[in-house]
Amino acid sequence: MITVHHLNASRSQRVIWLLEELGIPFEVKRYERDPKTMLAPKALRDVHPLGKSPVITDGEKTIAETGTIVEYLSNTYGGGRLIPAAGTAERMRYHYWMHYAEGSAMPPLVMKLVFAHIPDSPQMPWFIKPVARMITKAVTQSYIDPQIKSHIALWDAELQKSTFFAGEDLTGADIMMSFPVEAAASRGTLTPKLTAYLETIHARPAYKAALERGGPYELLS
Ligand SMILES: N[C@@H](CCC(=O)N[C@@H](CS)C(=O)NCC(=O)O)C(=O)O
Repeated sequence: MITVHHLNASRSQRVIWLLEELGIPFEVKRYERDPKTMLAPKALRDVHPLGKSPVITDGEKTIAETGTIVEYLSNTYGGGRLIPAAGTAERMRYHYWMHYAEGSAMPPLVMKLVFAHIPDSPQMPWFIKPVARMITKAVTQSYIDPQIKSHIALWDAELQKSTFFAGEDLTGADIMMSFPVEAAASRGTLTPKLTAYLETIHARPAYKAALERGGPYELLS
């Protein structure tokens, strides 16, 4: 039996969605973020040394990192589903977006979240807070926001070509890209094309089933 070690409101929602799309039986073990720090509980470090979510266990195997998990589950149990045929242009797009999602899209989105909360840090002396606010605002406006804007433009351009990130069919690349697109939506505004894309994936029965299994999915902003 596959176990998804699921942290609330986190990237592991993607893994539950993938399993629902593939129709693979699995169980969910829940972990709750610390309400103050929003970090994962120590119990997740007992599963994997980094204590991050998602991580899955499948028999003796423990597998972390969303992209690895998506590739492992699709390759092992997917029977070719959610992976474009080898040698096609769609297959190259699939690989690109699969790796790009965590490697390039998420860093500026995480930076935006972290910088937004620096001035509110309880450890920060009150007299430093206005300076911290000025610095974080300047970095966000001059560096982070323009980065995010160019990523969003790239996603939009790709979805002008086809319904999904790697062609006309949903693939593992969409499972991966769903999180940056959701995160960008929660930290700013999307283009009409990207909003429609989110609506398309939200309407999928497997996505709805995954929300029921995973529980509330409010991304941090
Ligand atoms: N690149 C990793 C990122 C994992 C990650 O940072 N997960 C977040 C949840 S969205 C987490 O566990 N945060 C809680 C913590 O850092 O304590 C992946 O895709 O698996």
